[in-house]
Amino acid sequence: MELISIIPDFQPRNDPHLLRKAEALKPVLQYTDFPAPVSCRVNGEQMTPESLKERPLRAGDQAILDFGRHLVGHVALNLSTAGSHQDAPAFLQLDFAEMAGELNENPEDYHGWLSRSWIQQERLHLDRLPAEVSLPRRYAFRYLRLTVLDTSPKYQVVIQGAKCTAESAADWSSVPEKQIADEELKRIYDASLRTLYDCTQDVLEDGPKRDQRLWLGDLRLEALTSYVSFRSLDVIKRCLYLFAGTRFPDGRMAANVFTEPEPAADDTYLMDYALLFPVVLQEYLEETDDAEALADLLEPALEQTDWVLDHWVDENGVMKSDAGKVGFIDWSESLNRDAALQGVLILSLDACAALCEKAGDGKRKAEYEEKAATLRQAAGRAFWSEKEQCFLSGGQISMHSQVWLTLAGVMPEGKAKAAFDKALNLPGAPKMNTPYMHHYYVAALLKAGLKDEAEAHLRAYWGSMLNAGADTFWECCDPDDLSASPYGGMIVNSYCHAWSCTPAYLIDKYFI
Ligand code: RAM
Repeated sequence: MELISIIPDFQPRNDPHLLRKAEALKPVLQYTDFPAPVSCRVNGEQMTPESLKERPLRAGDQAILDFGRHLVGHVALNLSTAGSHQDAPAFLQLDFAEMAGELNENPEDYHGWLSRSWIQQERLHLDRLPAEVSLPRRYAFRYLRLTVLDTSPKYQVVIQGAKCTAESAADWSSVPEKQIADEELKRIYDASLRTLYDCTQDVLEDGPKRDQRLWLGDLRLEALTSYVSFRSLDVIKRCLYLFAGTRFPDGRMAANVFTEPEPAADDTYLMDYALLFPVVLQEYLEETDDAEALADLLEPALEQTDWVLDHWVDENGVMKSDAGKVGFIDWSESLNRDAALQGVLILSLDACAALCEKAGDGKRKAEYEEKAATLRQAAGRAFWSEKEQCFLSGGQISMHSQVWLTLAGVMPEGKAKAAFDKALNLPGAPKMNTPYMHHYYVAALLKAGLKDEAEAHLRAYWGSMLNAGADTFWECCDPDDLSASPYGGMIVNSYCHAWSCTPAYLIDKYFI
């Protein structure tokens, strides 16, 4: 499933008033220095950071520096020479990796549909050493491989040290003390907060390696987790104002927003992401009671849900059958998305009703409630199969349909467990491919009262990433195939990805 939308001459419709407020909420980043490496290898041989200084590197030599944890920030290398005078530039290649395994991939072999420019690599010519060399970009990484492409017969390169100045808008001192006696849950909790910390930048990014961008679906899960941890309320509010402040000309919200050089809606629309805006706003207001945000963002929020009702729901209250082409739900080629999208729409209607109530608009509150009730009944009629005892979408059984219609309150009483088991074990059924979908699966298990199953799944799924050496949680994870990628190569996968940070939220809310 490729997600590439290019609308010729697309001009976002900007609201300067909302964008000014978004700008005023821009966070001040906190910088922390991490001297490195914590450990290193030269040509495969393990060394201490001290002995690295005694190990001159010749053409062809490779040093892998391990910074000990995932970091997002700027890197400086302290380099000198050994041997005779430096009579030619030092020619170096630097490869950054979030997971050690990425370094085994050859970038030349990547022919997927995302730009290979995301692969974090630099080539440098250094005319004069010793020098402190500041690298040009912000990197997301734990490992840095330095390959000496050439020196000259007269001299070698020596790594005296390296440093990363890490950056984030999140503040560890805001995180409440949590006693988590269970060691496995504690490790999962810690890794999910590290994930959120590294994604909390100028906006809540999806992934600091890639796309470094504000996506609506990711924002919802980051915000939920932030409420129980860093409480980056201004950044969350800024993100809400950005989505409302730059939109499609017809008022729809883009699935993601660029922030540089100026805020600009991307010309990509994803129905389920837009439908989540009222949900994110409603959850933000639950936390803050922010009257300004309610006044500014109520109408943009309601418009998202109204637009879908007007364009994608048939006269029987059912999602039209080709809705999937503008929906995301999960990275999956074979998934029929209609039933899941109906679930998201129902939750969006519930959020609209709650927002209208907050705004004191009883008339519209009642209208949204009535719509939601109609769509729930319609969903039961259109998607529930008595024969199969689960939901079908376009004739297909998937976990995605069971999950979203459970979250929407459509699953018949007492039927969830059997329906989930059926979808999970059916050969050929679409798999859940992302932590985004797995989060909603855990949420649906909880909603259906299956708390033990929810906890077991959280431990197994997120635990599988830790067992594979993760410091932070990933964009996609198939425990049966850790090299799986929706993009045609794991080298562009993001291994610190916003939408997988929710275990801290789930653990905080349900398991401790
Ligand atoms: C990817 C991003 C993001 C996600 C979208 C749909 O490019 O990683 O997290 O929201 O796709």
